[in-house]
Amino acid sequence: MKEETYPFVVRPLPYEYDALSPVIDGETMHFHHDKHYKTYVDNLNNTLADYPELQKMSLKELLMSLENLPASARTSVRNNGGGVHNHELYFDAMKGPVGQEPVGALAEAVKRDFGSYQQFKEQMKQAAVTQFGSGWAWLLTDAEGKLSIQQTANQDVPDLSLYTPIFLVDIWEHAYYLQYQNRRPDYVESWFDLINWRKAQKRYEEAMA
Ligand code: MN3
Repeated sequence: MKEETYPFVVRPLPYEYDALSPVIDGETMHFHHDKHYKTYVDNLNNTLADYPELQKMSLKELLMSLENLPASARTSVRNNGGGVHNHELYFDAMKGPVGQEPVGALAEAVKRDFGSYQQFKEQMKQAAVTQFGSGWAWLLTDAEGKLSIQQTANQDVPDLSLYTPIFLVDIWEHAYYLQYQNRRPDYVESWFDLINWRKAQKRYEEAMA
């Protein structure tokens, strides 16, 4: 992800709004990208407008420095900065449902660290389905290339000093409610078909470089 700084801009989707259909329809993507994600960008910019010293920091730097931020900015940066960071990766890490499979070194690592693709999928699904309330489930790598799965609440991020996110699934209801209503497990099961494994592999290589 490029190291952008204030003012943060709404990044266009790297595909058409209905490109993820039928797994995620165009209406859901319009609301999710144009309303929810944009609101996080706007709120983050509004907060940072009052803090010139924070305007030079990248999003990752801000999220890794929450403890050191002015108390009056901390909660907004945590929630809105996290919202920007998480949605940009979520949107970027998907593509149309064409039944992709893990490739390259990442495919090897999935096998090594989870036993099989199927076991990876079960664990990732478990993390997504059991996260209470709103949040995210993540596939992460450490600097040595060891993979792990985590869940975070709200717009929180994993410890970015230790882990590089490979991809993540949004389990806020706004990500799926129009189509799936309360059936989060069905949404998560279908989301696996959207994983852009080529981009994931690229992120994995970069994290170890
Ligand atoms: Mn969302």
